[in-house]
Amino acid sequence: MKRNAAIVGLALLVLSLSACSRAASMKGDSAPVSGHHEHHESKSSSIQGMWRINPEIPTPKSNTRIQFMAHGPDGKLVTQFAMMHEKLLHLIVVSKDLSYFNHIHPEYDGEGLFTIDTTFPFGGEYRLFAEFQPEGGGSVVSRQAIMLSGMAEPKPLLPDKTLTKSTEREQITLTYDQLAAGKETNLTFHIADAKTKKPANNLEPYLGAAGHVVIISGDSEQYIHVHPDDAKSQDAAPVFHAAFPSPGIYKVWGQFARDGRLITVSYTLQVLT
Ligand SMILES: [Cu+2]
Repeated sequence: MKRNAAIVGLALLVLSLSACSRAASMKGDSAPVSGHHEHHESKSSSIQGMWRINPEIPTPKSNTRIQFMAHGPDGKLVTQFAMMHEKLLHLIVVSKDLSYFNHIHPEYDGEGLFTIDTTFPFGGEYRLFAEFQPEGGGSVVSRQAIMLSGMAEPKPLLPDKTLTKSTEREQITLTYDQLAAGKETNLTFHIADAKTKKPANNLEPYLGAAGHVVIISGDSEQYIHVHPDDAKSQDAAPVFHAAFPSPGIYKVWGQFARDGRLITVSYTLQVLT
C-alpha cells in the first residue's frame, strides 16, 4: 500500500439484516441501525470499514483508485468474505444529489484488500457504499463520503410525474402497493420491449438474481438493497419487497439483464408519513 494513499477515514455500519431487504441509517461511525425487521435478524457485529481514495481529492473524469478493507470486532483485518450475488464486494457510487449511480465490483487480493480504479463524471460530493459479508457473519454496508475537486451544481431531486421510463430497448413501468414510511410494499418493474410493447420475456439473471434494486434517500442517509421476491416475480415483472424507513424523497434504481446488456432504470418517489 502506498504511504501517501489517503486514509480517508473509517466508516462503520452494522446492519439489521432480513431475508429480503437491508436498510441502514448512518450518520456517524456507529450509527444506530434502522431497517425493517422480519424473518431472521442477524446479530449486530461491529465491523469497521477503512477506505483509501487516491488521489485524496479526485478530479472529475480522471482515474481514481478506491481501496477498501474491513476490520472485525476483534480489530483484526477481515480476510474471509462470503460470496454475495456472485461477488465478494459490491460498491455503489452515487453523487450526493443522486443524479449519478454506478454499481461496480472491486477486485480482491485475497488478503483483505479490495481495489478498483474508476472515474467520476463531475465535481462535488459523492457517497460510496460497500456491501459485503465477512465469512460467518451477517451482511454489512460501509459507507464513505468523498469530495471531488470542482463543484457541480446539484440537480434537484423531484418526484417523477410518470413511472414509465424508456431504456435502450425497453419500456419499464414501476408500480407499487403503497408508499408510506415504515410500511412494507411491493415494487414491481413491468419490463416491456420498446418496439412490440409486449412483456420482455428474455430477461437474464443479473448477478444471481432476476434483478437488483438499490434505494437511497434524498439526503443519502438511508441505503436499501433488495432482491426480487421470486415467488411473486414473473419473467418480465420482477417484484421487490421493500420498506422505506421514513417519509421523504427516495431514488430507486433497478438493474436487470437482457440480451447480454445491463439495463439500469431509475425513479424518484415521494414517500409519505
Ligand atoms: Cu454488485
